[in-house]
Parts: sequence; C-alpha cells; structure tokens
Amino acid sequence: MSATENTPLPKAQPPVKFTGLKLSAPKKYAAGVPALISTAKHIIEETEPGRGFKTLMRLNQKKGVDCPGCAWPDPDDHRSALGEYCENGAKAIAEELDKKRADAQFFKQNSVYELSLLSDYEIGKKGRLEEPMVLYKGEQYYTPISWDNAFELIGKELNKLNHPDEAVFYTSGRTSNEAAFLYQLFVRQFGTNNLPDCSNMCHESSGVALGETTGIGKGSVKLEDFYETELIIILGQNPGTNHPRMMSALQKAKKNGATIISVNPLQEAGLISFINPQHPLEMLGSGTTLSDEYLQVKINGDLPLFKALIKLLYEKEQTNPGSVFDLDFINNKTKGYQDLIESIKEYDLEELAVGSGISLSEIRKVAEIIASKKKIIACWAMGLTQHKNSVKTIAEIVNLLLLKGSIAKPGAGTCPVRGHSNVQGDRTMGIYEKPSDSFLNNLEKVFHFKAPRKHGYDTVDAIKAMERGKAHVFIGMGGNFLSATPDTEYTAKALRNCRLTVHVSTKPNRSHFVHGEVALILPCLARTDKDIQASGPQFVTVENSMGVVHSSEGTLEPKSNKLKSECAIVAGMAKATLKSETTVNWDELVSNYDNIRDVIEKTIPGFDNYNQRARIPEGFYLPNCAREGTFSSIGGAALLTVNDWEEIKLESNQFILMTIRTHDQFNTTIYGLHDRYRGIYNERRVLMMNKNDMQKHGLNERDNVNIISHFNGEKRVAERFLVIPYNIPEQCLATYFPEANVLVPIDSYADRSQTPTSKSVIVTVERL
Ligand SMILES: Nc1nc2c(c(=O)[nH]1)N[C@H]1C(S)=C(S)[C@@H](COP(=O)(O)OP(=O)(O)OC[C@H]3O[C@@H](n4cnc5c(=O)[nH]c(N)nc54)[C@H](O)[C@@H]3O)O[C@H]1N2
Ligand SMILES: Nc1nc2c(c(=O)[nH]1)N[C@H]1C(S)=C(S)[C@@H](COP(=O)(O)OP(=O)(O)OC[C@H]3O[C@@H](n4cnc5c(=O)[nH]c(N)nc54)[C@H](O)[C@@H]3O)O[C@H]1N2
Ligand SMILES: [Mo]
Repeated sequence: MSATENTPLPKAQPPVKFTGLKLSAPKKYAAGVPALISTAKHIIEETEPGRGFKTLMRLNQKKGVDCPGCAWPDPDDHRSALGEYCENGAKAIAEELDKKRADAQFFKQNSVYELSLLSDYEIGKKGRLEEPMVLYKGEQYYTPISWDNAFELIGKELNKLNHPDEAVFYTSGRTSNEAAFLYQLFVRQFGTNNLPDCSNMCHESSGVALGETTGIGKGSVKLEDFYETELIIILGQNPGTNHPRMMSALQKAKKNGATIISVNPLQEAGLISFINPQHPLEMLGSGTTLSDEYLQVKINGDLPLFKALIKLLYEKEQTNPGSVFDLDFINNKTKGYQDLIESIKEYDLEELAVGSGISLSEIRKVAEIIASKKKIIACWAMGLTQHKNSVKTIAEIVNLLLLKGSIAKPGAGTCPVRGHSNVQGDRTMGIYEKPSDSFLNNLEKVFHFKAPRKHGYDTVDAIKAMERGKAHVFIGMGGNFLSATPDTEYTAKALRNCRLTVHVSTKPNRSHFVHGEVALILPCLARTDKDIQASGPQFVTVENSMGVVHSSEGTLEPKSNKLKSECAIVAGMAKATLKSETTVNWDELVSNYDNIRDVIEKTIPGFDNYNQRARIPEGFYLPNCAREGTFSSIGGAALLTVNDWEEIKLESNQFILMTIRTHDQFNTTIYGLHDRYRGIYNERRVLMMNKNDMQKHGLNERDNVNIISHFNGEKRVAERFLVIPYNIPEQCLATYFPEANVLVPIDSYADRSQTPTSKSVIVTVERL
C-alpha cells in the first residue's frame, strides 16, 4: 500500500500511556532472593529454557560467551561454576534468545505508523529480526529484500553523494573488535571520518579528561586492585542495576578491609548493601554493608565537593608536610602542583559545601578518611559524564588521586565503569571521529590507500548535519539512534531528512520507524548465536572496562538462516560501495576472523600475537601508560589541572533533572516496567521529587504534570508524568531515559566532550 497525503508521521516518542503505578519503600540491599526469582522468570518466560539456562552457564566463563550486558570484567582466577552472570545479564540474554520472531509476516501486518504507536516495551517484545527488510519511498510497510539487493542499494546511495562526508556511520558498543575494525576500514576507504558512536553520549567526558591528565582515555585499574585497595569512592553510578557483577568485587574489597564512600543524589540499594545470590548461605543473612559514608550530593555537586576535599587535604598537609600528599609522586610524576594549589586557595569552603549540597562537617569527616588512605580507587559512570562541566569534574577527581599518589600502583587508580560490553574495544579499533595521525598512518601503511584526515562528526554534530541537510545517508551498526540521542523531535527531523537510513540490528526498535526516504533493516547474529563462515565456526574478541581483550563465541543455532554476522554485513556494504576501488580483500578477511585479527595486529599497537593471545582463556591486557606509571603519551608526567567551578543558578521555580535507567532496561531496550530497588513498579512515566518541593509547589503524590525544559529561550515539553515523593535533594528531579530525552536540548552538551547533558536538564513542572 502506498502512502496517502493523510498518512500521519510515525511517532518519534513513545505513546503517553499510564500502565498502573505501584509504590513501595525503596530497597536497602541489592540482589538476594528477588534477583534469583527475576532471573529465572525472564529466562523461562522469554526463551526456550533449555537454550536460556545453557547460555547462562557459559556466560563470562573462560572460552565462553561474553555477556552482551555491561563491560564489567571477569575475574582472572575463580569464576562461579554457576556461570558468571547477574540478574540483568540474564535479562540481556533473554532478549537475544527471544522465542518470538519479528518476521516478514509481522511487518506485513503492521504499518510503520502503527508500529510507532507501540511503547518501547512493546516494541522490544516483538522478537528477533529474521531477514533484511526495506521500506521503499512513500511506502508504509517494510517488505523483504535480498541481501545482495540491500547492499547494492546502500552502495548506490553512498556513491550518489557529492562527498563522502555526507554520510554518517554510527556504532553502538556491542560490536565486536573484528566487526568494528572492518567497519572503520570501510568507512575510511569510502573517504570520511564520520564515525560517531554511543560513547559520545556516554564516557566521552572521561576519555577527554583522562587522556589529558593521565595520557590514556581509559581507566587504569585492574579488577585485582579492588581486592587490595584501602578506599573506593563510587560517584554517579548505580552498580546494583547497571553493573551487578561489580557488586561481588565491592563485597570482596569490603571483606578485605576497604572503606567505601558513595557519592550520589539517590540512595541506591546497590550502594547500601549486597546479598550475593551466588552464595546460598549468604541468602539467609542481611548481606554485606557496602558504603561507610554516603554523600547525597545535589545533582552536579561533585566538582565543588572535590574542591572542598582537596582544600581540606591541603590544609592538613600544611600542618604536617608529607603526611597527607604523596610528595615523591607529585614531584617525580606530575606537573602543575603549584597552579592547582594557588587556584584551590581562592575557593571558600562554605560556598563549596553549599554548592555540593553536603554539610561542611560531613565533608570534613570524609576528608579525614581520605587523608589516612594511600591506596584509593575512584569509580564513576553517567552521573559524572553527562553534565556541562563533566570534563572538569573528572579532571578534579584525577587531581585528588594524583595528590595522594593513588595511580600506577596496586590497589589504586581511575575506574570509569564502561557501559556497553565492547564500547572500549570499538574505540581501540578506530571507531572515532577524531582519529590520531598515527592511527591513520598505520592504516595507510597496511592497506595502501589515502585515509581522510579531516575530523568527522560526533553524535551531536551528526544529528545537526542531517537536520541541516548536510548529510543524507545514515548507517547504524547496532544501537537505537533516535531514542538514545538527545532532543528526540529534532533528531527525528534529522533522520527523516535523510535519503537512506540503514540499521544493522538484532531486534526492532523505534529508529526503524522514524526513517529516511528509503530505509533498510539488516538483521545480524547476536553474541550468543553460532557464527559460521567459509573456514568454519568463528569467535570474536572484545575489550572489557579494564583493558582485557578476550574471546567470545556463540554456540546456539541461529533461529533464521537469513541472519548475517556484523563482519559479513560490513564486507557486503564495502564491496557494493567501493567495488574495484578497494585495496582490501573483504571476502578473505571475513572467511576466517583470524585474518581480520592479523591485520588488526599490524595496524594497532598492543595486539602482538593477537591470534595466539586471543585464544588464552582469560585473555590479555592491553598496554596502559597510566597503569604502568610512564604517562608516556603526555611526556612522562601526569597533569594536575585547574578546573574552575561555576554554580548552575536555578530560579525558585526551576529544577535540575537527571534522566536515569530503571532496573528493568538496557538503555533503550525495555525489559519490564519495574524499578524494583527504588520501589517503583509497573510505571515508567514517573517524576521523583523531594517532599518539600512537592509541598512548596502544591503537588500531591501521583499528580499529573508536564515537564518543561528551558534552554536559550527555547521550550521543550515531556507530557504527563506522575509525581512521586522520593528521597532526592531539593530542587533535584529524576526520571527515566529514553522517555525524557525530548527535554535534552541538542545544543546542551559537555564542554569539550560534546556529551549531551542528560543528567542536568533545567526544567519547570506544570500541573495538569
Ligand atoms: N542493566 C543495565 N545495565 C547497563 C545499562 C542498562 O541500561 N541496564 N546501560 C549500560 C550503559 S551503556 C552504561 S553507560 C552504564 C550506565 O550506568 P549508570 O551510570 O549507573 O547509569 P544511570 O542510570 O544513568 O545512573 C546514573 C547514576 O548517577 C547518579 N547521578 C546522576 N546525576 C549525578 C550527579 O550529578 N552526581 C552524582 N554523584 N551522581 C549522579 C544517579 O542517581 C544514578 O545512580 O550501564 C551499563 N549497564
Ligand atoms: N537521556 C539520556 N540519554 C542517554 C543516556 C542517558 O543516561 N540519558 N545514556 C546514553 C548512553 S550511556 C548510551 S551508551 C547510549 C546508548 O545508545 P545505543 O547504543 O544507540 O542504544 P541501545 O539502546 O544500547 O541499542 C539497542 C539496540 O541495539 C541493537 N542490538 C542489540 N544487540 C546488538 C548486536 O549484537 N548487534 C547489533 N548490530 N545490534 C544490536 C538492538 O536492535 C537494540 O534495539 O544512550 C545514551 N542516551
Ligand atoms: Mo553508555
């Protein structure tokens, strides 16, 4: 059926429907029996349980399959015989093994507009994609297309462009090293560095801050460091939900005597205490208390908090030089001490305390703890990276670690906890819009072509380019670009402006329904699926949050014979686009992934004997100049930096809003409707608000409100949320991603990393 004049545009935002909110008291511990029950429920309801449980047992085992959930590392030594998995890893697996099929019949029965009326939860439950689908210009229904025709269509559209820079090639962080390497090679042979990725919205601020201060845009710790550290500071991270396997590392640290300080506007259950569901005896008790100190900062209060801590530590150091700071380390391994101290002196402790939302006496107490410790690890995630001043905040945390000599020694260092299971590996493989010259030089040497040198678009710039008609083709290697990016309606317009949008996906998502003139969905094998190429079964490699590269091999028979691996899909696109112009034998590379690893070894430092070491069951560590203490890439010394602080000024009716994850989602994939640890059930459209603020604004529990964001005189509205009283600092609000992304202005991003400010949106609330 063709589109008529009256066909409405598919919806970019999920429908506004309430699903039946239930509330209970927030939990005081993570995991325990409810986690086991939830694990079993997801496996039994969504998979054929034989396949589901078999996969769980192999999860994160040596030579097993890497969990497609988060990027937390696996223990080098002892791994649980029950499978190294967690409740949310089980949900991720259940998604991949989904019994249901989003097949040609499904797309025939539902127009794109109809599909766009479903909630994200409903879309995600439609099952795995089966075969390539196309939506031709003016049509309302996706129909099947052969792989060859799909590749040809892509090649034709790409070659029609006036310049390769008119295409955008996005990557989400599940893509394996092998597929990522091939993808960037294809894109650079095509002639552009337009390689935005999910990292731009995630840990980009960490990468920028760490790269400049420690010489490497990655963390410096190993998992073993957790077992011998004296102090762990966890900021802006909710590990009970988003990195549940981190919980056992925290528990072990605690048992070995470490102190834990949590910094978070919410009292997250997983930071309070933990009952290990893999230890039956523990299930009877009350668990391990984790945080010794809990600093419930205001949203974005971390920078003034760390300034205050550094100021207090300096004052104490003055009374007894050498007792607090590591002077040897400062003198031999850092630059910038005097400037940092001079700048810290300018700040007033009372003002910093007010800015942080923590009383000065509490800050003093924490400073005393830090003063006495020599081995400190700082962990953080999105609560730090998604603000305007994120790069400065993270650099300030590095300042504290450097002053304490808490880097480049056992039990100490930086730990940005990564999100997607291979987001770090993708960057190592060259998925980066600002590649270094040395990376491009190597690529040119190995593959004999002229690589583009002009830096490409990151995520925010890519959206703007499409919106302004400067880019006409969008290709997404995984991910859900429309729903993950800021400013949903603006991004929808950007995608609709394209001549062609292509998504390489495992499951349907909203980005398939808000499309360019022509749209393709290319279904790929998932992590758990068996991947057979010309030379036989293949494994892939990934890099975890701590720089360990290891293998992952799916063993389950794919449910459709029309799925291709991501590597094969890249090769198909590359051949159809580059034709005789390419210097790469794509078929040979894909026939045996050892061939891909051979060329990676030639191109990227640190991958010597890649094929041999990829077969070491526990994997191998990549070089890390911050861990090794050479700081070689920045001239041999780490940098202490001056990071000025300016408070975000709110008017009396304004709030600062953070957009966070529930316990039942993986980014834009919604597993269920509960946020169990926070005691919020069966509803995602909730707005967590301090009781005093509710009173002040005359709001009652479950009142219906619109949330309105204010930026540069522009207004954006997220319609109809239910207000609930919650333990959150005054003038701070929380709600869920992706429903609230419509509020995040495209022009509001972190200085220097361009990460959208998803955790600090200035809003007002309007009662309906
Ligand atoms: N099950 C599951 N696992 C996941 C994901 C998932 O969606 N589901 N996503 C993956 C990905 S891609 C990522 S990046 C990670 C995300 O992992 P997290 O960063 O833990 O995810 P968020 O839900 O965004 O939580 C941010 C936390 O920061 C706090 N916070 C917000 N603003 C501030 C602030 O200004 N200061 C401080 N100190 N704290 C603040 C919030 O209260 C919340 O606890 O998880 C990964 N793992
Ligand atoms: N407001 C707000 N916005 C945010 C955030 C926030 O905290 N608040 N967090 C940001 C962060 S940290 C991130 S990382 C981004 C995430 O952004 P994305 O990575 O773009 O989004 P995901 O939801 O992880 O992508 C899910 C889709 O990936 C596909 N998929 C799953 N597995 C595979 C696979 O193995 N291969 C392929 N090819 N496809 C697969 C499925 O089709 C699924 O629909 O969102 C960002 N957006
Ligand atoms: Mo992320």
